[in-house]
Amino acid sequence: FAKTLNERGEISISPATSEDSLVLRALRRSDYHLEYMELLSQLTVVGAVTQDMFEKRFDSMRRAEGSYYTIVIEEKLPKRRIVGSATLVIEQKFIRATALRGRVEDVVVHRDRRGQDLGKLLMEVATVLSKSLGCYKVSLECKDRLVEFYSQFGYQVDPGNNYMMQRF
Ligand code: 16G
Repeated sequence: FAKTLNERGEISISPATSEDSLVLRALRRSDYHLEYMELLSQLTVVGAVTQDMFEKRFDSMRRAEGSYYTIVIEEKLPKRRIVGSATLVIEQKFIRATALRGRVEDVVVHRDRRGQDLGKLLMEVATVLSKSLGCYKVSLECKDRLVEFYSQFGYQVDPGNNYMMQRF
């Protein structure tokens, strides 16, 4: 990532297939107005999230300093909207001499922008960030069909270790 941030904290990115209308940056409180929830709805159920709910959650994530890093891709033209997002969550541990552990969550690219390596960019940034923040490991959960995609960034299915959960 040799490119530098401009005064708005944005990095211009230009996939081969488009004009230079995309920037990479951190999530902002005002992104609710840039169709952020519509984007997340292409990943899973979002429910009815009002602007107030979004802002409260954003503020609470920001107060948990050093815990949530949401990276987004904004499309400037023809219409400003968020077309990609990934969140790196940092968990603080007692083990391993008070280690940090990363989790990559809610990776999504807008259906109109798939096939342009934007997911790759988000994953590379989230993964490099987890390493540079000092995480001893970083993990993610994904569907079988995405194992190959995530393996290109160094993620591996861990034999003998199972992902277990229950839904409420
Ligand atoms: C996927 C996501 C996870 C997200 C979940 C939502 C990645 C790498 N994994 O597992 O972060 O929270 O889907 O699905 O993006 P759910 O609403 O069914 O839990």
